[in-house]
Amino acid sequence: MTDPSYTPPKIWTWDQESGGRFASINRPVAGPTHDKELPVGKHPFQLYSLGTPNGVKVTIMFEELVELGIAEAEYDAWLINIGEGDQFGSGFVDVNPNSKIPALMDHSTNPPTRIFESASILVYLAEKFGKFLPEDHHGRTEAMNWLFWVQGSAPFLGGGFGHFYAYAPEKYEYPINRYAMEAKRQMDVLDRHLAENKYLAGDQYSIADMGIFPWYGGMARGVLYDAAEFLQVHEYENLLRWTKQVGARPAAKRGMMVNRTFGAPESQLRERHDASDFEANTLAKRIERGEAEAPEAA
Ligand SMILES: N[C@@H](CCC(=O)N[C@@H](CS)C(=O)NCC(=O)O)C(=O)O
Repeated sequence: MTDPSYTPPKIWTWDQESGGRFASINRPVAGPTHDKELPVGKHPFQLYSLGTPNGVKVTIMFEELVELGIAEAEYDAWLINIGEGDQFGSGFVDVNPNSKIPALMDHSTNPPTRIFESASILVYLAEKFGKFLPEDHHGRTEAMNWLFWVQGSAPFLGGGFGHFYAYAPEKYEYPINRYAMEAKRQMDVLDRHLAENKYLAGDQYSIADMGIFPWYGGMARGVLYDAAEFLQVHEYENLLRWTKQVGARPAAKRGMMVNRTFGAPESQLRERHDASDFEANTLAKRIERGEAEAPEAA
């Protein structure tokens, strides 16, 4: 398949056989592929998501709000299996016309409010509850700077580096070089900033940290794309210090478990409907009770 001197044809056509990990779900058109209503649970907030870095941004925020004792921030988190095409169901597309997790409905408003794009969800929740976004204009702007930064930067890390290093059907030198360079540059941006600042927006932990931690904290912890050695992530000492600090927060630990479909069964809470689920309904507990099957060993 490798063709280093590919000449694009006059008109691009959809090659369904192009291969790679996500080939079966990628399409050149938008819109639903099938009719399917979304489930609605008992809480005002209904989250439709998956435990990928973009999903985890939002579950960390919800768990931080719940940790503060804000009962109105209780939520149901439903699993959207993007490998099976759940994001193309008609109900999901009504909540997010872009067919990507995370997507949120707030049923406490009249009419209910749909919120899509992870950063938009973080801002919505921060504004609704007056938490995790500095109140002064200067601090708020700095938090927004970093939140917009991650929305613009992470696609080069995930869709660029991660795709070509871990998911593409073959290893191609040109894109791996190009995106390894960019991934390292981005980690250096964070490392330099965190040398001078406790958190991204300064002294205060904010939605900027929640947006950046699942991606760049994941790189620092070596859990994304198995690339810690390749990209020598130990060099970014300030990024590592911040990653440990954020990762030690109880809400971050819980948020990383929600809608997770990989890793140890005790780390997976595939759906979250109540705060007690972290104890009672992990995959490990459900396997113990005979309600779920143990995942096949990788
Ligand atoms: N910019 C979006 C990106 C969301 C996104 O890329 N979600 C991925 C999973 S991490 C997805 O749902 N992919 C399914 C698909 O592309 O069909 C956000 O921040 O919410």
